[in-house]
Amino acid sequence: MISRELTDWTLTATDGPVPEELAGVSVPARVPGTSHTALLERDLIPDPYLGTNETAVAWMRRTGWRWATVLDEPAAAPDERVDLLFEGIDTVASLSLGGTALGSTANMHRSYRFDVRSLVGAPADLVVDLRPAVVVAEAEAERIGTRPMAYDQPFNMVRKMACSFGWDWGPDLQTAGLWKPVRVQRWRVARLARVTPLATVADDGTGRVDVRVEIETSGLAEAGPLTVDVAVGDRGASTGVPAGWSGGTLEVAVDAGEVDLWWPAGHGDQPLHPIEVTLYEGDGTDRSAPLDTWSGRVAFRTVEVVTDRDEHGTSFVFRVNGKRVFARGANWIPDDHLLTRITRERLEQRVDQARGAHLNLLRVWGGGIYESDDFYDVCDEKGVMVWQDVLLACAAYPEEEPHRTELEAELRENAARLAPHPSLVLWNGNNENIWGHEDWGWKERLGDLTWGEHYYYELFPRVLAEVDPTRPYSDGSPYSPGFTPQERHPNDPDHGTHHQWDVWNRIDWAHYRDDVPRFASEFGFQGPATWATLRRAVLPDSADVPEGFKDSEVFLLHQKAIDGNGKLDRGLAPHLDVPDDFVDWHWATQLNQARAVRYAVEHYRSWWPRTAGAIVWQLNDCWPVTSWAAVDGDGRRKPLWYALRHAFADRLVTVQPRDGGLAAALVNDTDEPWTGRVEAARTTLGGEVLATSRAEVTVEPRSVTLVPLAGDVAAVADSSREVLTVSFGGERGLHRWAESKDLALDPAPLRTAVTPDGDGYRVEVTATSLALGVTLLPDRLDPAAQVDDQVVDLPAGATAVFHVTGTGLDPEALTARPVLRTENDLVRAG
Ligand code: BMA
Repeated sequence: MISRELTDWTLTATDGPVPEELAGVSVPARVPGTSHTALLERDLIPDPYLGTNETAVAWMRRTGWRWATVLDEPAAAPDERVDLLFEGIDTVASLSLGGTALGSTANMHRSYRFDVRSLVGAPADLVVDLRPAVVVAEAEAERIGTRPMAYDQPFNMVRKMACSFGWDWGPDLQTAGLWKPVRVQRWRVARLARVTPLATVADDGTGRVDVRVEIETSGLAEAGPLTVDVAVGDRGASTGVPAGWSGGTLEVAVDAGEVDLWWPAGHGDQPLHPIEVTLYEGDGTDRSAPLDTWSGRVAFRTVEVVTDRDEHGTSFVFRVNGKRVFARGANWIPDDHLLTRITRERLEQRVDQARGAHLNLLRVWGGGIYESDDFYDVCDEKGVMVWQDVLLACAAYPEEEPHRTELEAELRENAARLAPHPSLVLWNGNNENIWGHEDWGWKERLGDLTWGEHYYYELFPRVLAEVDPTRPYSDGSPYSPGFTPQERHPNDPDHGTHHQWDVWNRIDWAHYRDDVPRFASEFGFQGPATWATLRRAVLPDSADVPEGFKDSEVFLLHQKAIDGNGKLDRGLAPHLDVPDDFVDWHWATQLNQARAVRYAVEHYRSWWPRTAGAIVWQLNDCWPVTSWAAVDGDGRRKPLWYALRHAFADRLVTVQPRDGGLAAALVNDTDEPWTGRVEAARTTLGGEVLATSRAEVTVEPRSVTLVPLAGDVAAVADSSREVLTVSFGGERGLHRWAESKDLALDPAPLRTAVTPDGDGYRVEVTATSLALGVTLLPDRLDPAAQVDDQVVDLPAGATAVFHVTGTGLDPEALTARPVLRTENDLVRAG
């Protein structure tokens, strides 16, 4: 096969709103690309991520676009096929070549192939006309009946990334374009239409790769025999293909002794084996000129989700290679709303950040995309498990045609594409649609209209059982396994997966402890982006932040949640007074985000194995915005990221309420026992010891030991002036009996020393009195500066050493407001 990428195109607005200077203008445009990236690259639109530019480019949503190039291909030989392969079209398109219609498309989540052999031989215009997806979706809603959804525009009526139309963390841009490569492919006789390797490990430890191969024959030559070779590492299989064969399975077996298992990070290594599939003409005597090849990687591991009934309800536990694994996870959204800008390098950086926060799972959420092969490759290499939603989120979806056929086609294609990846551990039917149908007033509004249940309970499990039977499937997130939504509420914390959104929307984060969910697949709290990101995207150029900035048009355009700032303030108020000053408010709300989520994670982990996973909403952002993300839209880590790193550490000491009293929960998520002495001390904030207790403890591998803290050590005398510190094996947990705003915290509890050190500075910080949330924000001095830790709580007398990378930073500025911050400096002097 000869394959050539078509990268040079032109873009022209064809109808709908167009500013005068663009009307009739054809702009050179790179593919992969979209309307937005093409115009942005030529400075023809302002950067929609900056200031209020999102509004300035809103016209683009209802514009029709033409992508065009000249296809200059030699004529096809009599037995030669010439195909055009569009790997991804965003979204509603009609295509033509030299004036002849090729077909139309309406699904960005699948690829399209057109046989153009009869149309090549002379230069011809290849034209892709894109209609605005929202206009098509509105017409479709009109045609088949509008369905409930979480946002204003009918994203449920067209197979375009749901968050294209805006989300509570995302802009509403609605790109249109060729978002994946376009290729001309010339081939003879036959090609590999689809290769799906399914690696399994049997109970006796032997491994097997079933390589499913689908072949398309050209239909132009006399059908003769073919040969398919498969090589997995240095093992192989070969099969002769009789004429007329369109597909089958080749098996490669691996002896038990040679199966090296793939493990999630923290549980073992990630051995990956190259796999190559080659198609030859004839009976295999001549292997010099393959017709087609396919290559990838596979690995050996098993994965199940254990959904057993027990005394607490119904479990939801990942079991990898027979071993139960606590999922330390984060939800993943597309890393850039302008998808074609997401590079492998950027994905690698983001997955490294996930690993850096001690995560072992990412959930690819249903309002985004099936991610690129790069994403799953990186996760394979780094041992990050991937939970993949089918792309349906927060809406009732029509089951009428063509929707049903489109969904089935996209799932078949993507399930086969992702099947080689050991990181993929779960297919999940949708995000919140079963819950929404049950709870959000959809039933009444739907009447007799379809809403998607056929997909979740019938179509998806059937297609997946056929295409990839090696992965577990869950109906939706949240759901209660084994029950109908009528029997058990889909979001019942005692059964299966649970989304905790009452915190954030309605109630204080202290209420995270009200439930012990079996698996927390969404929970989270908002906080603003880092200062340097705000500075680049939303803050005015002046050094000072203008009065009322928080309520300004630009700041609110980058805060998409309903009453987002109100929820931030109400979420802060029980813990700290809400600052008027924007600089303090920014720090306080970032800190509160970190506190809230850390509180939840420590609670969930303390309940292992009853709670078997915590997937925080959300790891990343797709542009600069106030959101639930731990890493902001410019890739900078927010205080939440550091809080996750503390809360998800392999070994954790946390003080939790149990049986009416307090207990130290010692969480050991490693394969080694954790032995030592638990030392608890009740002290004044200044460090005077009031009571102590000790106990010798061994925490078994992958388990939690609860050490009751009783008697004097837990008997607080003055809740505003005392703190409980628990140390074990080098880790520390703090408990206070009062909210920060009611603690008599010293407003200036730190002694600091800065010394130059390697590529930056060593900042040593010693607490003279209890210092909470000690954080350096070096991006205040230099947008490139970074620090290795944040949100550190220090009892009186304790020292922390921070490493700041960066050059030319003023040492004095490094240890002063607004760079060095604490929770103390948000509390009025006690
Ligand atoms: C859940 C998610 C997203 C949303 C998040 C925050 O519903 O599934 O739809 O962004 O909450 O509101």
